[in-house]
Amino acid sequence: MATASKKPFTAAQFKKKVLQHLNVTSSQQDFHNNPSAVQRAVCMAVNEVIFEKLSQTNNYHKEHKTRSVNYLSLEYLMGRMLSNNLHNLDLFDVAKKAVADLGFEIEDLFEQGHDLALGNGGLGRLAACFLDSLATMDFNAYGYGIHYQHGLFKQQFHQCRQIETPDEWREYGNAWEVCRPESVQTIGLFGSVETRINADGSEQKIWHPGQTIKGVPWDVPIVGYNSKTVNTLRLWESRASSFFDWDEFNSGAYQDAHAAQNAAETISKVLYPNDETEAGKELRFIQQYFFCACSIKDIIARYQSMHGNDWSHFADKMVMQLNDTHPTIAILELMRILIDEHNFSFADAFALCRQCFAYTNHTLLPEALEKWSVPMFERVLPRHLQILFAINEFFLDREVSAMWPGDHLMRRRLSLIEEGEVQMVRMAHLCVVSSFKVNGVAQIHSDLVKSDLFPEFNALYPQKLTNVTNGVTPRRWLKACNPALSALLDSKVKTDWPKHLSSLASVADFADDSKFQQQFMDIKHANKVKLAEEILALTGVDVDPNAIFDVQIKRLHEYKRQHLNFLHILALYRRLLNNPDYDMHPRVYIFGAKAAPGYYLAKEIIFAINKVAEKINNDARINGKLKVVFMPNYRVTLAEKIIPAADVSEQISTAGKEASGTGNMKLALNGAVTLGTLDGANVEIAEEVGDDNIFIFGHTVEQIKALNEHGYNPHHYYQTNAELKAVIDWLYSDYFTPGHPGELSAIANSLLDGGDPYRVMADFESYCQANIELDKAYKDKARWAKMAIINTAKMGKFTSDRSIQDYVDNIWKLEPIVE
Ligand code: 26Q
Repeated sequence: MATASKKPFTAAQFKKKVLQHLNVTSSQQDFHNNPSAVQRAVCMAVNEVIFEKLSQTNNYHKEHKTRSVNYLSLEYLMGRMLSNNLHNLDLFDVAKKAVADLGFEIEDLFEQGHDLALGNGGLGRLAACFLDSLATMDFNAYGYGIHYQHGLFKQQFHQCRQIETPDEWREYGNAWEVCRPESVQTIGLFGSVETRINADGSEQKIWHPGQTIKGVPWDVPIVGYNSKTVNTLRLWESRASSFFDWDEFNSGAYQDAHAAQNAAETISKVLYPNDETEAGKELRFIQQYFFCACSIKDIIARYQSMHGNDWSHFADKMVMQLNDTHPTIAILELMRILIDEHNFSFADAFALCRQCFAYTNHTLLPEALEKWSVPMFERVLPRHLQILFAINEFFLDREVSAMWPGDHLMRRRLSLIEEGEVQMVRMAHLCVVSSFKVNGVAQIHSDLVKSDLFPEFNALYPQKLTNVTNGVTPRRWLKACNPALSALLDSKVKTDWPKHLSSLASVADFADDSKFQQQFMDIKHANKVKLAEEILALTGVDVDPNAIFDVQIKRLHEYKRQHLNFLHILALYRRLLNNPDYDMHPRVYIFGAKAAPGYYLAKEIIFAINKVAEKINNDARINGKLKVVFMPNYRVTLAEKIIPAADVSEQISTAGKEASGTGNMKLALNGAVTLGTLDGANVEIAEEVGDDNIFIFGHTVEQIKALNEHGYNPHHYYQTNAELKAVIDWLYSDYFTPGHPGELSAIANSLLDGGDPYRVMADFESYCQANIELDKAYKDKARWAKMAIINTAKMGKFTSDRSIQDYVDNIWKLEPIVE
């Protein structure tokens, strides 16, 4: 087994390796003006270590027949890999020195790397943090997903509006993946089901797919931090099952043969942006089945390589975690294989599945719960639909009837099939019924899953619903992205804090120490200077690092309420125009967000923020007290630059709507103070840092419910709050869009005529008040420094290592590598 501690190379040896690989990526002579070639050579040198450790990890688990978790996720937001792999292998200093000898700064080489942006946002990044923790903690874990040709779109602004262009992350190849042709899988789609009667009178179903697709695995090694492990993220690429249909080709239908190939390759072509307008699309359903079927076959192959055709240990050796309902179809695929190919009875197959699947819920928003039409389901996967109906019958007739005899309303409410003009399959119900554990992602969210989303399931299966609060990896989100703060923490904390984050708690002892405060805030300032340079380069806006850097970075969605932040910015602007001496510390508002391409109002919010930013940033009357920047193309790499420089973390979702949030944890870890509602993990962050070190505002979940019960009326706030009325009226004018009155009115319309679905108007006043308190706190330098330090010190709970330990203890029951 590999060891965790010994450095595999000296700087001189590493440099020699890089020079050797430069013969491949460029030439040993011509690399001086070719940072991209040097970067690739460095990756190849690092890969020598990584692949050696990968094979040692695999050998260990084969020999010990270790139980493993299989994380099934349609999304992995990995970001760049080089810096993290170097840190995790303890090769950072070695590589830095080696490339310095070659005339390069290691940080400049990092800039050559592409983000692996195979995800939308929180759910995809959570999967990436979990893989990092699983490898760090020496657990046997596989990630399974899709090898999208194009990840999440790139965002540009043209005349303040979002333009999407394709993400080309592998245009010239990617150093961190390797194709595994020996593990190719073939899966079926469409077709029909034949019923045969066996000699003993029993029925046998045979699915005859109308089409077969090849799944080609690309493996991305996942390197643990200071650990023995390198695990595998296996991503499936779709191909036509044979290059040409030779019959068609010979008959002259060359183009048809090509069409079939194109159709097959379309499956893994592009990541769907989360977008309600895309809901119900057949291609997304096929993507889900494609990767689940390939993965389940791969999992079975791994199992059979250890246990042959003896299925009795399967549930001991394999657990599958479903990252939201997106991979639910894996349950039906395992059922199909057990029943149709391995002669399991329905009851035995279902009992086995119920021992190996667990499901994570990431949303309470009813419109975000996946449903697929029964006719479409039947066309694409006719055999799987039969199995689904069999599960539904078992569930309703045995379990629902036993608990609520004769209650037809309850049957209708809980059925896996929603009745209506078109029948729909409720994927979340299938998950809850078929899994042995269901978890929410923060305590308040899990409580609401039990009380509001699935109360009947909670009554039926009392031990099934549980909580695992999310976490983030401190390796990427502190050690690698904030080297100066990491060095300061190293000087105060002697334990390996990136692996034992709770040990940072001792730093709170220095929260009142004025020397430490100065060191801490000097680092924050230096990070702000660097970010100001980046802002200037990306947006052309000059910002003052002495201002408060107030950050809202997350996907654009109404429930996240970027428009609440926006209305408050308008209010501040108006106060400054009315009174240029208005007392406020200068503030820079920094936004980063992509809107789903079909989400009209989200795009209007981006447009409005950009328009207002243009006006405010060029208004000499306000003495530079207010600046607004919308950074284009928000992604993991940009987050790594913004987060270390943030003073304020905006976490202002409507209470009850944000399942957890994870940006809140990353920002607090880097010493930003949260301005937030009692929603998602904000609640637990407040518990950890204490009321004095966070700004909480707005209606609670209960108060929001009460508002609704009394009949919510947004016009009431418009009529009674003069400032709110004034800023909303501004949006109907042409103040920010000269000659085009009302160009920003979409936001106003949704808040007034649209009923303000996310209760922005109700929280406006309390948000303004919290901002005044925050401004006051910032003016007291010592007080703010203390708050920032305590935030960093008290984030121990939010390491993804703790989340993984919770999953391991309560759900997965894994053992780490010993020896
Ligand atoms: C659905 C249908 C069609 C196309 C796309 C989708 C789709 C894709 C992605 C639906 C949802 C997602 C992603 C959801 C997500 O990121 N949820 C977030 O998960 C985080 C990790 O648990 C939480 O912290 C956030 O609160 C939650 O919003």
